[in-house]
Amino acid sequence: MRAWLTALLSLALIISLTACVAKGPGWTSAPSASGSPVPTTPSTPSTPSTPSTPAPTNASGNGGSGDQASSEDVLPTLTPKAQLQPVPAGESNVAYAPNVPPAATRTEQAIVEVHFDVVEGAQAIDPNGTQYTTWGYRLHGDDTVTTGTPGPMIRARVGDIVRFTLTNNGAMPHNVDFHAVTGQGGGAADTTVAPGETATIEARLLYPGIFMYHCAAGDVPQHIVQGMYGGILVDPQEPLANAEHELYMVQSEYYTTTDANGALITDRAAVTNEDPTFVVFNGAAGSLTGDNAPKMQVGERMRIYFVNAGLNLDSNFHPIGSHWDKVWQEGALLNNPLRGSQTTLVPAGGGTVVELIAQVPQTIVLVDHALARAFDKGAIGQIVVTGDANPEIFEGFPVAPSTAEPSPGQTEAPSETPGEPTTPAPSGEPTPAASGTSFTVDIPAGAFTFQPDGAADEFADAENPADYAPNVLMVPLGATVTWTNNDPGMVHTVTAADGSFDSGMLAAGQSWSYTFDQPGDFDYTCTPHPWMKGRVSVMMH
Ligand SMILES: [Cu+2]
Repeated sequence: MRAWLTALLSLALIISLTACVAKGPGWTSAPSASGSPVPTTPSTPSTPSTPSTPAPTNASGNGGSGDQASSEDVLPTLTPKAQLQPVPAGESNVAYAPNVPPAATRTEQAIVEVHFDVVEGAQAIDPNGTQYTTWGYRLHGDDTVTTGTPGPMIRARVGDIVRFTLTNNGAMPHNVDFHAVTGQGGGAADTTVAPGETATIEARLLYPGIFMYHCAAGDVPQHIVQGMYGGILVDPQEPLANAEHELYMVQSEYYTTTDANGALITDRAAVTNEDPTFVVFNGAAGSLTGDNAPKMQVGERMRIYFVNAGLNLDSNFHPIGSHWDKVWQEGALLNNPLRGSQTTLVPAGGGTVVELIAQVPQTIVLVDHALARAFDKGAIGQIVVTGDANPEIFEGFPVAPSTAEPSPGQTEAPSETPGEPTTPAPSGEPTPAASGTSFTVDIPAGAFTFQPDGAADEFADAENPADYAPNVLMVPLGATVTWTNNDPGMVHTVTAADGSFDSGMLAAGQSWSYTFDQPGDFDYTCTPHPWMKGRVSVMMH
């Protein structure tokens, strides 16, 4: 019934893990427990020194395996570094957004090796393919990735050592500050690498949770708004219960202006003034809508590991049409989750872990509920839920017709119904077929008839003569609209005023479809007959 959705079900979006740990060169023996520094080198890391074998300690500094950590102490008892082994074969610790590496099945602490490259390159940051140069991180040597925003998600367990290596393929110095790391600058000082250099740190993961990482080199605000951020998940000793789906989301901001050639460049003053042009999930408007929307079935649970990279804005993270069944506030997994939240606040430089349950078929819309960021700047995602309806939880009914007489010249306002969206019925026109998220617009006989610009009935459905009918179509986000040219012998187009879509020439009898992945009002016209005008209003729900 929702053709455009079912066509997408073949996409494995959520847990299709494609990456495995990138092993750094030259690491064949366990490094010193005393943590001898690993110097920055232009090629490969130095050979670690001979291991020693101290007794286990806990992270509070209480030495000795016999010591009992106090009840106030939430830190894990640490297995000495020299006794740690690499993660077992088959364990994956990294994945590209929106994927999440599977949870480790081991109970022992281990050494998790991760190797990133810095990569600078142009990427599309909206569905129109608008190009913007970002700086970011990719898995070492993955030449198929030319940009790295957001950086890959890292997954390890509390008590693990992350042995992290950074190679700089960029054009200026970069580094990584891990919010999960206890040590100078979260590792930033010791991972700072000039172009061509490689550096390694080893850091113990002391607290479970979802943590941001980011570049802290040079003009730090610019390195972050340019795209240098990602998330590291540290699982607790007692793993969270299984969820059918896990999703990695990063919210962030782009601050742009255009240069003399029309290309997007960074507006550094706007960064200072905290006035972003784009607010996006996973590096681009549209990264989690339409064809890219995650799918789930009624009865399933989804857990979202969410990082708010900022730079400047707090996020007001809300699932339209659902609830956060669980929220681990600030992503702090040592704590019990809050239950039944509507909107959770995620500070810049912070994270959250949330879960929702698919109760009824619908498209859940994920937003920053400071909604100008969603409607105007791109902070929208979708989760498409399919399965059986449940009237015990939700049921919609047809809208009763208005009893009021419309005043002369009044535009018939499209109405929003609970449940299934409807197409507003134009007076004097047959009601176009609408099913689910599919809508139709007729280009009737005589649509080409000239009308002066600015006619009072231009966007009225009683427009005479009619050009596009219905003239104003209100649809939910993700809807597919099909225009059919029924004007005998005439060629028409459906051409967006903002250039976002264009049918090309439609001969009589031809149809053309477009799926609306962004909310807003989309005015369109016919190129050969520019007095023909229509509008699609795309709502979030
Ligand atoms: Cu940087």
